Amino acid sequence: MLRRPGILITGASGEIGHGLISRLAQDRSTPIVTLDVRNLEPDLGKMVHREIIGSITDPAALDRILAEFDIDHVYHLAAYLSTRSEFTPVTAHEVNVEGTMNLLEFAQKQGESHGRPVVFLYPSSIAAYGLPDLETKAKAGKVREEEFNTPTTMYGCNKLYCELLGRYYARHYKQLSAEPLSGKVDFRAVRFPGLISAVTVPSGGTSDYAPEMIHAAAKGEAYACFVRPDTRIPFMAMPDGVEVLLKLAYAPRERLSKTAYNVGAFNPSAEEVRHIVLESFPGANLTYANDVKRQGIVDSWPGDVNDSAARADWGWAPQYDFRRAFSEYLIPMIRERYAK
Ligand code: AKB
Repeated sequence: MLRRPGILITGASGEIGHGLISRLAQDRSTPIVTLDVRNLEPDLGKMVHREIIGSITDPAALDRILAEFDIDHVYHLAAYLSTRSEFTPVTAHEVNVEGTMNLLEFAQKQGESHGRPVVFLYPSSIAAYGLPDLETKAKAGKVREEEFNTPTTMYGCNKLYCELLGRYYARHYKQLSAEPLSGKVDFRAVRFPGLISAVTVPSGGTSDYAPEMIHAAAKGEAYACFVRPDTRIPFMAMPDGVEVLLKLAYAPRERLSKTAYNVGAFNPSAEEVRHIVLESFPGANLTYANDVKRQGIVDSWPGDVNDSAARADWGWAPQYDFRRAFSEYLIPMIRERYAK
């Protein structure tokens, strides 16, 4: 029996999955296979060729996909985010590291069986950085990929390690075997900033305060932001996040000088986010109630990133700056969403 061609998306029901499936489905020629522990929303489910309910921690689920599909692109989106991972570090390691390892093995086997490298897109995170204190963070400015690779969270450690695992599969896999086996996995990672979607509300992350503020204001609910007003980290509007994955997926291999790329868009302080939300929802009840521990996590992330390698190697340029993200994407779509 011939296997059917397809692309695989793990964690497809999550925030990035929503946007990615809608974009990929515009090109009906590529069948989409999804793997997630949760069902896709019915509208999304209609856009995919096969929806598999299962976990990335179950190699048998991946073997079934291997037997049936000829996969040449993997978008491995499934992960436990930073806040959630701190409460259950062992499970986070199981999902974020062992799950990724299963997917890398899956991609290796696919590449060996169909003979082409499998392009493996891996969303890493600004959580892969760990700046020691606020003074260093202020002085560091736009952090480069090689700097401050000392994450303080389980999630950040998992992401950084999986970047290295991906590099290992791509370049050095079973380097002592008689036959060359590496090069079957074409691993490409991006260190995403906090992503803000108009369609979904995040859960389990520590950059969640910005999207939570916007969604609460639109729903007319009070919201107490858990970080200080002066807290600054990079953010990105979800359509740009999806664009990042697609641009990197289709960039010529020989142009790629890094395993993991920074990608920037805008980096407002929490107070600047509150302010721009209040411009659209003037009566919104947005206050602050500092959570010192979650604050500590956000303070260890860079205030900005140097994404010059992504710009030079594969033409990265965000479509949405801070103002445009709100005026043309977030506010109109979120208003419409909650008006229904
Ligand atoms: C989180 O807050 O854990 C994520 C991230 C920055 O990767 N949104």
